[in-house]
Amino acid sequence: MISNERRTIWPHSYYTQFFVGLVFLIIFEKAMSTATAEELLSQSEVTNAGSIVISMESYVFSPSEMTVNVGRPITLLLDNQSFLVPHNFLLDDPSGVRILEADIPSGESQTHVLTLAEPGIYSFYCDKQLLFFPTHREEGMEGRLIVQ
Ligand SMILES: [Cu+2]
Repeated sequence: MISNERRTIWPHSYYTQFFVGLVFLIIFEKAMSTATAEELLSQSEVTNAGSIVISMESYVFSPSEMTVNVGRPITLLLDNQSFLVPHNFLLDDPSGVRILEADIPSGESQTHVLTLAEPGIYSFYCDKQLLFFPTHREEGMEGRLIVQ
């Protein structure tokens, strides 16, 4: 008798805790996103240095626009500064073909060396998504790399 009661009550309590935890995480992520997005929106940078640090936060790349030289190797340091949120860096060439796909867990960074042989506008974005919320790209996490 007693063990039957426990069997029905315990799973209910577990799912409630899980759900409350999930709601907390969603609210936390949403709350953190507003301040940073406003601070860092539409930053632009022109570089000839051959090396670019791109900071990733919820939901913005900083800088979100940069100009680089055609045919010259560039080093991208992708730095995910989010506390909890994983991001990715997807880069498409001017004809829309994916040329780089990098997953960066929260708090980590990665380095990628690229040589962009074709001039034009390359777009980059993050397509991560939490549950039913819009993708990070739809939240504003996108930018462009101008190759000339
Ligand atoms: Cu993202």
